[in-house]
This record gives sequence, C-alpha cells and structure tokens, in this order.
Amino acid sequence: LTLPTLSQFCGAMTGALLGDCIGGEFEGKELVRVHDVIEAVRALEEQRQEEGSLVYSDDTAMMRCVAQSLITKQDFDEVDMAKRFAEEYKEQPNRGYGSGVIRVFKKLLSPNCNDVFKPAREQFKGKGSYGNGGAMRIAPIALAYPDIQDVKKFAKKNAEVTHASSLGYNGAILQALAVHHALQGELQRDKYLDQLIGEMHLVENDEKSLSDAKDFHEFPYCSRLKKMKAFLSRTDVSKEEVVNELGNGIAAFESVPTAIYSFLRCMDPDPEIPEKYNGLERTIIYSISLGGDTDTIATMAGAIAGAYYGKDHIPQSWQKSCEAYKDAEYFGEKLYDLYCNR
Ligand code: 8NA
Ligand code: MG
Ligand code: MG
Repeated sequence: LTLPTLSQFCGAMTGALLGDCIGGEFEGKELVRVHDVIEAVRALEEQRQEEGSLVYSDDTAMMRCVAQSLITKQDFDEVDMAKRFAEEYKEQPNRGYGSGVIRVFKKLLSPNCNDVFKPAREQFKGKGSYGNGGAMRIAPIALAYPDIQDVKKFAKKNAEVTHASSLGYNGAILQALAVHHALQGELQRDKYLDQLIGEMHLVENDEKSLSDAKDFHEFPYCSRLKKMKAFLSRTDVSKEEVVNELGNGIAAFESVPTAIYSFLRCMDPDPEIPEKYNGLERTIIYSISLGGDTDTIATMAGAIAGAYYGKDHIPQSWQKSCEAYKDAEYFGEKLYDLYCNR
C-alpha cells in the first residue's frame, strides 16, 4: 500500500474547482458538443481569459465551507458546518444554489434553530432533498479522514445538514468513497467498482434507504455501479446511453455515478478528445460534454480524478483561470496534514 501524496490532496481540491468553473458555462444545456468544451479550454490555454475570471458556484462555495470547518475544528463539527453554510449563503446568495436548499439556510440562520438537522428533515414535505448538493461538496471529508468508516460516517452527517433523504446523503457517501479509493494509488477499474458496489450494497440495504428508493427503483446506486461495469467492458458506449442509463441531472443518483463513470472511462483515450490531453483533463472535458448538471458532475469527477492523478496533471493555465484557485491549494495542504496526523 502506498501512502497518498500532498499532490493528490491539492489535485482533488483543484480538480473540483476546475470542474465547477469550467462546467459552469454549460450548466443546464442538454446538448453539449465535445468540440465546444475543447474550445472553452483552448481559450484558457491561450490565456484569452484573465486570471481568476471563471467564477465558482454553490458547489465550490459549499466545499470551501466543509474544508474550512474541518481545518479550523480539526474534526467534524455539524454545528460549525451548518453555521458556515448558512453564513456563506447570507453573504453571497447568488452563487446558483438549488431552489429548495435556500429554505434550509434561512431556517439555520434563525436564532431559534437548535437542531441543525431539523430544517433538512422538513424539506419536500418531510421526504428530504435527494439533490446532489450533499455529494458535490463532500471531497474534503475523504481528504481529512484516512479511515473508511470515518469517511462514511462523516460524509453522511455532513450531507444530512441539507439532504435528509437517503437518496441524497447516500450519494455523498458514494462520492466520498470514490475519492477515498482514488487516493490509494494505482487502481484497476473492475476492482475499484467491486469495492464501491460492496460498500454501497451495505449502505443501500438499510430500512430507510430501501423505503426512500421505492419512489424510484431499488438500489439506485448499486444498480448504476453495475451498469458502469458493463459500459467499461465496451468501447462503443454513446453519450445518449450514458445519459439515459446513468443520468446527468440534479438528483444525486443521476449525477454521482455519472461522475465516477467519467473518471473511469477517461483512464483510456477517447477518439473525440485530442491525445495531448491527459486523463485528468480528459475527465473534465468528457464529464462536461454529457450536458445537464455540468458544473456539479464535473466538480465531482474533477475531485476524484485530481485525487488519483495529483496536481501535476493539472495545467497551470486552467488552474489560474479559476476564481480563488490559490485557496484550493491551501485547503489541500491543510487537509493533507489532518489526514497524516490521524
Ligand atoms: P436542493 O436540495 O434544492 O435540490 C435541488 C432540486 O432537486 C430541488 O430544487 C428540486 O427541484 C429537486 N428535489 C430534490 N429533492 C426533491 C424531492 N424530495 N422531491 C422533489 N424534488 C426534489 O439543492 P441541492 O443543493 O441539492 O442542488 C444542487 C444543484 O443545484 C447543483 O447542480 C448546483 O449546481 C445547483 N444548481 C443546479 C442547476 C441545474 O439546473 N442543473 C441550476 C442552478 C443551480
Ligand atoms: Mg453549481
Ligand atoms: Mg450544478
């Protein structure tokens, strides 16, 4: 077993930022051509964009809160976490937050709020949110805790501050596990997926998860992870098939698996993407080209790819185009210290 390197931690934080900033331009578009995404990254490479000019959205705003809370408290603290989310929203409400989650922030800001999980439980007539907002911000949890049980426990708790549906927080658990395993060095795709399937089977087999999934279909995460294995054994999988079977929407179960698939698929070259782009760059380009919730899918795919390849695979021109890119590096360093000192 090789110990993860500092480069992987900075890579994860910066990869997530890249996905949000580059993917933002395409958010909500159902048809995105690879050609257009490549045009967008060329503009960064030729420095037609000013330094820091690509603004980040809610995905990064919330991930920054998760990182800052973990670094300040040196552990998971749900009260501090909730306070940071709510204050961040109050200061910069126009970062593109989901329309439901805003109600949670407003309740958290009330001085009468003494249970930070309660506002989330009241969402969507008591069903809780299944949006991908819990998963999109979760990478720092995997970077702070080397123990997989801690990763699962705190990913769930972190997501539950805004997402009380198991369909929402299970997506955060899966995304955190995907980053965790990507940190462990050279991976074999089938083995990586088998591990995730094994872990998610336990997660999805509990009473609440089985009951919440009834409105959709059984084992929404495991079934997509299995579908992914079939996709990866073929070389002719079209974008349409990926979008139909895995999804590209704002529901966590229609975006977290898609992000993981993007990362795994892009370990191989893609005929549509020029060969000069490495696996990390390819992951960002491909994940955005699937359309839909592009910033969020690319942010999650970017976090996993960054954790795997490390920051040396991130081109400076891309990185420097993003707002607050130096902070991503700083968070990576501080989380690395936290991880190593546990
Ligand atoms: P959220 O909790 O408000 O969920 C997002 C949306 O999912 C809600 O507004 C609902 O439409 C729907 N939803 C979630 N749970 C339920 C439910 N139980 N019943 C019915 N509908 C439900 O916010 P979030 O933090 O999860 O959202 C994250 C996403 O919003 C990210 O993509 C982020 O970038 C942002 N965003 C997305 C878009 C887009 O169109 N793709 C646009 C702007 C912002
Ligand atoms: Mg966003
Ligand atoms: Mg989004």
